Amino acid sequence: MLQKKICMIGDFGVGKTSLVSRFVRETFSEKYLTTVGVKIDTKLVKLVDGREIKLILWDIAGNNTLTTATSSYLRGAAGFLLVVDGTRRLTWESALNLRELLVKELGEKPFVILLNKADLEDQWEMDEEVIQEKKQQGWQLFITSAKTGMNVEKAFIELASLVAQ
Ligand code: G3D
Ligand code: MG
Repeated sequence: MLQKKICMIGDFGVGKTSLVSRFVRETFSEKYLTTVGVKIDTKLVKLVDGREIKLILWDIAGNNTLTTATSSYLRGAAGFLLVVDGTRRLTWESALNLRELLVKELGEKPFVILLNKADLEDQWEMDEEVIQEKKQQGWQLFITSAKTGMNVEKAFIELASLVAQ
């Protein structure tokens, strides 16, 4: 069976742990304990071509700098989910910086960007132009909510199909 390591990347509080829980268990809890170290979940995904892939999801405690310890967590990753809190514009800037660090660390690897917390519409800080610009560059961006489940499965499955190639 095809197995791929996927790392959750993004600032503290953007929703990495909540997204994994939503995807793996299809639930959302209003309360999560802060992730300490690494949590690993696995999920079997069926691709459109009928193949199955096991995603090994590494949930790394969020920092905007990758420490040496974090590099060892990244080792062997086939791809990553870059999570942004759509209600905090700064988490977008740091996601862009993190991606550059990851490219240095891992080389070019498949990734998708999740603009999370879409349910908090009145606090949304993402410009449509910025999103469209990145989409035109070929980036895969999904507007998600770990709370409602919007686009969560879609985003993980898109990454699964990218890393399965
Ligand atoms: P992290 O793992 O990236 O650090 P968490 O982020 O998954 O721990 O989420 C941080 C906080 O954001 C949590 O709230 C969580 O419930 C909330 N959250 C995550 N995703 C969403 C979402 O899509 N919508 C809304 N409304 N909230 C979300 P607390 O209050 O526990 O800190
Ligand atoms: Mg977490």
